[in-house]
Amino acid sequence: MAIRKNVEPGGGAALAPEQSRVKPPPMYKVLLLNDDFTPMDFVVIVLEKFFSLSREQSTQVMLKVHREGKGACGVYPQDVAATKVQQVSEYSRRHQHPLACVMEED
Ligand code: TYC
Repeated sequence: MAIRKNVEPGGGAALAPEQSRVKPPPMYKVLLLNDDFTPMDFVVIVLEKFFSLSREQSTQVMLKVHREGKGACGVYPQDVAATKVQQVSEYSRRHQHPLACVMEED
């Protein structure tokens, strides 16, 4: 079989890619909100289970939320963030805790 050089259609050399005119998709922060009823241990479990944080990282985030009223668990594309919010809300409801989880544009 003949060997063919991999050239651009039209025979010209490859040009530098045109500068992209599309914005990257927005990212979303997932936040936990403090309340007076959800046990600290449960919040730590949620952070480990749904946000893949270590026990130490989860404890730090939980304490930040407890002291400051809210705290970020992670930053994700919109569909992933929305799924995390749903999963945490459903899990908390199932365990009869009022833990609130929301998302906001980063
Ligand atoms: N404030 C809760 C308590 O004292 C603990 C808590 C932390 C609750 C973080 C919610 O997102 C939260 N048991």
